[in-house]
Amino acid sequence: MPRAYLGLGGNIGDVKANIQEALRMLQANNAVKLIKQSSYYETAPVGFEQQAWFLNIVIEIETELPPYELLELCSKVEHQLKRERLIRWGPRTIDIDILLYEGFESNDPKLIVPHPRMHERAFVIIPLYEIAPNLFIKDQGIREHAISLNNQEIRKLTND
Ligand code: X6L
Ligand code: MG
Ligand code: MG
Repeated sequence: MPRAYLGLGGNIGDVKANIQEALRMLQANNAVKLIKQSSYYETAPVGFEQQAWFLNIVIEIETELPPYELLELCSKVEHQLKRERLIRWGPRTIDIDILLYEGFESNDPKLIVPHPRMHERAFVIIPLYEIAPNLFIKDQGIREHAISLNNQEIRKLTND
């Protein structure tokens, strides 16, 4: 079964509860199996900075869904969790992005995979490095990407 990596994040409402609900809804599809889940990370907003910090995680899944059906599922979950698009790059209850999908590359503006900016964003690379430390992105080890993003504010959430 193909593996895929998804990035989840949000900064409106009880974000941890929203992410947990999104995980539950993704797994409610029998063609999706959760393999790994990163820690939760509090991350400074990127792109549009006048908004609250985000909570972000990355997951690894195994899925029988072809890429566009997986995209459809992610959009459906975003919709069910009341995702609204008011400000470009602005606050949201939940965002679910397909970062990587094994054996698949696409430049379709509706589904660009691998995610074209993921290597520039600590909120993607740091959690991804936690669960997939041997990945290569743009011909560079993910560890090297993680090191070069050490200027971006990100804090692993602890339970204490
Ligand atoms: C120049 C211009 C530099 C635009 C960067 C970066 C735009 C990221 C959009 C950019 C630029 C984005 C999250 C976020 C967003 C998130 C955190 C985006 C889309 N999503 N910040 N900003 N976590 N921490 O999930 O990623 S908006
Ligand atoms: Mg995103
Ligand atoms: Mg998105």
